[in-house]
Amino acid sequence: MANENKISKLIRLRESKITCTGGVVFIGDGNTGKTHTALNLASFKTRIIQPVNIETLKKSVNLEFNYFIFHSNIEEYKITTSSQLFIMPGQKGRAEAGEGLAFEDAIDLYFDVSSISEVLTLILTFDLTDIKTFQELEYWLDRAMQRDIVKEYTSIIILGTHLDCKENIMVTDEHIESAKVFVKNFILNRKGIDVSLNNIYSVKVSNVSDEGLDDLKNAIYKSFVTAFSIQQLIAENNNLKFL
Ligand SMILES: Nc1nc2c(ncn2[C@@H]2O[C@H](COP(=O)(O)OP(=O)(O)OP(=O)(O)O)[C@@H](O)[C@H]2O)c(=O)[nH]1
Ligand SMILES: [Mg+2]
Repeated sequence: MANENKISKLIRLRESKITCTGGVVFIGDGNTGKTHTALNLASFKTRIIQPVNIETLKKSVNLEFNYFIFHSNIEEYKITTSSQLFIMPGQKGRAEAGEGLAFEDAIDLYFDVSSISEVLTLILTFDLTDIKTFQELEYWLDRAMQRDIVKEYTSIIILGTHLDCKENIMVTDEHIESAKVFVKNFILNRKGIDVSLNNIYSVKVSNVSDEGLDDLKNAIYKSFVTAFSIQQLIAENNNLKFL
């Protein structure tokens, strides 16, 4: 893979231990649950000492950072993926002076930081109960393409939040399936990058009940395994042992 060198510094293989890291970026309309999903992934609720009223969190006016670590095994190899989460503000354009940062401000300021410039997973976030936030994913993907966030090794997750609001869900599975094809073609036409449909995931979560969060963790993990060609790395390493 041509870009392998670019991210090869983000992975270490020592004996049977593989450790890797990379950027996971959340984009999407304001109020779709980007901050809450990232906090849930990072197990915010269990790490915090004082109970925090999660409802008091306001819309983001900055780039937010978080991380989560996932352990797994492939054959005898212990794999540790450390996902660096970057949550973009959902406010479009630029903020008024003194109002903090909107999307364009944050991207200008932060996107030269290398861990964020190597995005292994781009999470297009929408609210399942608000079809407009789903339709707006085209806008967010467009912005991501303009800023070169999607590379050959980037997987995409189409993430629907508010899964707990079952009776108000407006975005259907058919919508989501066609969005996958739309995303694939959009990236192909714009950048000539042919993302396999296997690397375009759809996940639904509730940040209230935590339903679906494990699916999201798994999709992020799989995107890391693909980006670093970990299966191939293991096969090559196994072969070396016999030389
Ligand atoms: N019922 C329900 N509410 C949710 C869920 N996820 C987020 N919320 C609520 O939706 C609102 C917005 O969530 P945030 O995480 O702040 O949204 P954001 O995408 O970070 O918004 P910006 O920072 O403005 O871009 C909050 O009031 C959350 O409590 C969910 O899965 N279910
Ligand atoms: Mg936020």
